[in-house]
Amino acid sequence: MRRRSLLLAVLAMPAAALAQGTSPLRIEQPFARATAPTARAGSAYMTIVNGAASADRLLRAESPVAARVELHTVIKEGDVMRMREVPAIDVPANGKATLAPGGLHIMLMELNAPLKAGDTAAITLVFEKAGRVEVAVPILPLGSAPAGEHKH
Ligand SMILES: [Cu+2]
Repeated sequence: MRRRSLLLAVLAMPAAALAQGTSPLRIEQPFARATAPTARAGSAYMTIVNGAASADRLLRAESPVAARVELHTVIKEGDVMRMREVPAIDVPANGKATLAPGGLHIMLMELNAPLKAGDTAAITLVFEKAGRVEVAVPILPLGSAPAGEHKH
């Protein structure tokens, strides 16, 4: 009874593993930029697409490449653009959250080593409902734009 034992194996899987396979969240075009050798911080960008009928929130992120990871946005104060930490990033139902240069981003603070072009940074996103989502973030050369990114 091959079919039956397969079904039992699925039922025995921990809830978290099941949730991962059926997560309504899709991470599109993740990327980070390479950092200068002296840089202490880097940033990562991506689009979080939510296919569910209920909203979710990105609560925090973790990565082995940095001692501390924060969620940031960019605000304009007078003529100066400043980064500001945000407590969470909303992902609307049947919608998306866009993390892009000049706006929301994942800030990798106190880098363990400079981010090198061609490498991949592992980042774990922690959502209120979807839980932990692992993302392999490609590191692009400094100043480059990934396919599909607008240039101004
Ligand atoms: Cu920042």
